[in-house]
Amino acid sequence: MASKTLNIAIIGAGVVGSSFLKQLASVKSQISYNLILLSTSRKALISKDYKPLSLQSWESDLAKTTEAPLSLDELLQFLKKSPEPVIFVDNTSNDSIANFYPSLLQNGISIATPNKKAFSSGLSLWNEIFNGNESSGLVYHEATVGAGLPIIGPLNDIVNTGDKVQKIEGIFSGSLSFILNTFSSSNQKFSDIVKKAKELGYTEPDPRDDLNGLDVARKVTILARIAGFKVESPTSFPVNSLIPKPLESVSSGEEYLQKLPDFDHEMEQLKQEAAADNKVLRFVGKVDFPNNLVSVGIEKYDVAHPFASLKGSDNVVSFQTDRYPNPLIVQGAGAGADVTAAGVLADVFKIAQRL
Ligand code: NHO
Repeated sequence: MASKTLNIAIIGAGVVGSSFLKQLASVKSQISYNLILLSTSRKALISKDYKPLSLQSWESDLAKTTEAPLSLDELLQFLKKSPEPVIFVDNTSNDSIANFYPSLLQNGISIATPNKKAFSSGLSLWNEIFNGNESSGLVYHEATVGAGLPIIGPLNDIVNTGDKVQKIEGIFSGSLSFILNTFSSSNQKFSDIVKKAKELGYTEPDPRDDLNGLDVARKVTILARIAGFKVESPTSFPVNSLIPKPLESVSSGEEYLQKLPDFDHEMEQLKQEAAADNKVLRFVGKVDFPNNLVSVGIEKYDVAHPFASLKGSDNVVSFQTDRYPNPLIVQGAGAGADVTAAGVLADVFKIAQRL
C-alpha cells in the first residue's frame, strides 16, 4: 500500500516533457504520484475530481481532448483545491510561467523544473522564489544546468555546509561542447561542424541561439547566484559570442549557416594560435570570487587539462573551494531529453521525501 499520495501537475509535453512522462509511468515507489493535470500550449487534460489521469495513454488522450489550457490564475485555483500536496512540473521554457512561480510557492505548491528562465532572469524574481517561509512550496531545478548531472545539488551542499566557493569553471553547453571538441580533434572546417551539430539535433533550430552564449550565460548566472554572487541578469557580465559580428543580424539560421564559411579563417587562426602553445579552444563559463568576475566565452586550455579531453557533447564543471583546493569535478552527458527528464524526476522524488 502507498505510504503517501502526491498530485502531479505537468505543463509541457515536448522533448523533455514526453520523456519525463514515460519515466514517471514506470516509477515503482511507496509513494503514489497521481497525474492530475497535463497541459501544452494548445490543449489540456484536467482531472476535475483530482482522480489520477492515465500515465499510459496520455499521448492519445491529449490528442483526442478539445479542452483548452487553464490560465495561470485558473491553474492556481485548481491546484490550491487539491486534496493532496501538489508538485508542479514545468517542462516549458516559458517566461510567464516562470514569473508565476512565486504565486505557486506562496500557496504551498512545490516546483520541479528544467526551465532556466525563473532562475536566470532578474535578481528580484530569484529573491522572491527563494525568500519564502515555512509554509511555502519547495523548489528544485537540478536540470537547469548540465541536464541530469549532479551540479546544483552538490553546489548547494557546498554552500549550505559553510564552505566558501573560490572559482566555478565549466563547459555548460552540449552543442558548443560538441562543436569545439570536434573542431580541436579534427581537420574539419568550423562551419561544417556547426552544420553537422544542427543535423544531429544538438543545436537549437537557429544555431545562433547556442553560439551567442546566452544559454551558457543563463546557466552561469544560476551557479553564481547559488554560490553567493549577486548577478543582476545573464546580460550583466561579459559574454563573448561565437557569432561573427556581420552574421548577428542576418535574417535566418539558414542564411547564417550559408555565410559562416566566409569566417572559417578566423576560427582556424584562433585554433592554430592555441595549438602553437599546446592548447585547445573551449567555450566556458566562469565565476571567479577573488577577482569578482563572471564571464562567458572562448578560452584556451592546455592539452593536459581535464576540459581538453572532453568527449562528444559532454559537460564538465569544476568547483574550487576552501575545502576543495584541488577542484571537485563533475563530468558527463549534459544534454539530451532522457538525462534532462531524469534530473527533473529525481527532483520530484526529493520534494516527495520532504512533503
Ligand atoms: P519543447 O520540445 O519545445 O517543449 C515545450 C513544451 O512546452 C511543449 O509541449 C509546449 O506546448 C509547452 N508549452 C510552451 N509554452 C507553454 C505555455 N505557455 N503553456 C502550456 N504549455 C506550454 O521543449 P523541450 O526541449 O522539451 O524543453 C523543455 C525545457 O527543458 C526548456 O526549459 C529547456 O530549456 C529545458 N531543457 C531542455 C533540454 C533538451 O534536451 N531539450 C536540455 C536541458 C534543458 O539538456 C538538454 C540540452 O540539450 C541543453 C542544451 N541544448 C545544450 O546544452 O546544448
